[in-house]
Amino acid sequence: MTTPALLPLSGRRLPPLNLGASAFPHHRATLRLSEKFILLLILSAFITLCFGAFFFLPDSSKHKRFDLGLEDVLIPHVDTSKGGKNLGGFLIHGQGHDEHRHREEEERLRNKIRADHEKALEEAKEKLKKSRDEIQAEIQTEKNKVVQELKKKDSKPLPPVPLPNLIGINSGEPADPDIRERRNKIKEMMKHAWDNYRQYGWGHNELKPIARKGHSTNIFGNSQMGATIVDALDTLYIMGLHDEFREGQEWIDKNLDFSVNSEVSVFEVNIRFIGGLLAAYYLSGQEVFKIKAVQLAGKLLPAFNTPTGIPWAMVNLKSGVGRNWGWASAGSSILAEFGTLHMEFVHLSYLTGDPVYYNKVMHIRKLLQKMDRPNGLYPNYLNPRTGRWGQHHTSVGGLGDSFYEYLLKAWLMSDKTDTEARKMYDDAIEAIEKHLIRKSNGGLTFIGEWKNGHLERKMGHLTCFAGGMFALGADGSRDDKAGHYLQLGAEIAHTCHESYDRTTLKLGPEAFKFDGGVEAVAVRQNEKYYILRPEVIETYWYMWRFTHDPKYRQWGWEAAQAIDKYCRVSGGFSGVKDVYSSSPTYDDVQQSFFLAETLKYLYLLFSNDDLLPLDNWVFNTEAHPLPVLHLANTTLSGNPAYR
Ligand code: DMJ
Repeated sequence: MTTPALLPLSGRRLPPLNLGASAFPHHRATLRLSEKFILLLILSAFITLCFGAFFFLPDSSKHKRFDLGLEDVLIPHVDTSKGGKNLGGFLIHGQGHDEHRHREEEERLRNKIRADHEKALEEAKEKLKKSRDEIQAEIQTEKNKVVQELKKKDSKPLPPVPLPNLIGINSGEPADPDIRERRNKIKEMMKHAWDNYRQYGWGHNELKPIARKGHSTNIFGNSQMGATIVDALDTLYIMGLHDEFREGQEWIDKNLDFSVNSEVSVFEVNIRFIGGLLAAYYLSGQEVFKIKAVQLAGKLLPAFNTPTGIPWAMVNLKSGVGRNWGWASAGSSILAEFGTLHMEFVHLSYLTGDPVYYNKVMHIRKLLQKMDRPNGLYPNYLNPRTGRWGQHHTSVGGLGDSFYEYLLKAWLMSDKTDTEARKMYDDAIEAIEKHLIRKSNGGLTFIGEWKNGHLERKMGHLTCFAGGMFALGADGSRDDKAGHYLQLGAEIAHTCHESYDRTTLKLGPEAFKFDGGVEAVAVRQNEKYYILRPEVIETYWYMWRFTHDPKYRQWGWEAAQAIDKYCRVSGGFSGVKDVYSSSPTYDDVQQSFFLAETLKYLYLLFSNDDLLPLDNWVFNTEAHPLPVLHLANTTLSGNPAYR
């Protein structure tokens, strides 16, 4: 059955709509948006019509699954043998009274469908009477409503949290004019790095300062998540670059979206993005950073869905599917990756009141505690399916480094109440000292790597962070060996300084040897590069804070000058491929950690100690400061105000 009044609504019968040139001669442009809207209306009316027509047709036997809630009385496909009665294709169960009730129900439905048609028709006619501007305004209002709804859904209000004491988040201005000048120079370098990224790489993860365009690596998948913006925020803040900070905040507010089909590194996203956002939140108090950090953390959680709860190295932010790096031993996860989530995840539980994050990282810790450790050392590889170690390689550099750092910092961040973490740190450091730390023939203390049953006498630039870690952990060390660990920190700082000083550019190589007559020098060509890494300067800064020995400021200044001389180009800062060559070539990457870490540690080195004092702040492994959670403020299972 058809309704004549509805016929003109079929798209075929109506002349094509062009409300542009013909309906509004003074507006020549075609109204593509309005047309689409009207066509949609027409289409919906047409669908409603078809929907209704179905019920007016005598035989609907094909539409068994059309659920109108009448399935218990209307059963298509007649089976009269069971005493039922075939009525227009429906089997009506029961007699007389039931039949009557059923007819009434049908009638009621038909009336409703008819009324809905008429209403839709009226609305469509009304729309057609409206001017182009009115229609556009309505479309815009509808769009805004949808956007607002989505925003509301995404930014669930988070519970109120008693903020820890935020001491020393600005100033630190040194009285000494020479030191002030050096500090200003570092700030100028930051400006140069930021401005060029702003101009040529904005929104991309990193910058190619020579090609002057965006850059990214596989740790961020194929996403454009503005890694440099997020990583740089807190450095901008403490340097007083507030306009730049606001630009970054605005970009994050409007553009940072984690619903992307992209496979990212859980570790890198945690230390750079979650760490960066949390630090920016604590420093500035701007809620947007906290909300984004929590949204992102939710996207990382599926990575923990493994048989053991040890997370995958990578996760697809959209699908939640995780996997490990193809190069890792026997499908293993990496110690420095799954072991470097604790600080950020404890803060997430604190800020949200949701213990899920805390539980995930504590589960990792418990599992590690139960495992046998060869020589008391933690191997770098752990299989998340079997819960067994992969190859027995141990390193305080790449693949192992920040796991040890986070044990110590978990204890510091908990206001020294997390004694379990401190014990694990002390045990690990004792084993490291016994099996990995040696003195070279020339008297340089170095940290080697345990590989295939023997000690490789090679140290990475990454390992140089350990000098600062030993100094930071000196206070509170087992058997009160504070002096010993401070001394160990100083020796590592000295060795790493030598690795810089023995090059042509006065910049450190990626890895250096203590073997075959070689001391603190890179041997292989592919270990001679410097990619703007922070670890050596990081150790200078910690050593400066704990000793105030002016040599650390001097060494830091040497490194800053070398970076400015050899890595600075007009489009930003670039890594160099060979620190032993007097005419180095560039790698054309301005790493996001250069702004997050290298320049921040340099700035702090030339600031007073009251800027981010270490009694109140703990720096994550990407140099993002997070406040100590003093006992009075919190419990480890989250913000008590919320529970
Ligand atoms: C940074 O992303 C972090 O410091 C990480 O822990 C290891 N190394 C890079 C910079 O070298």
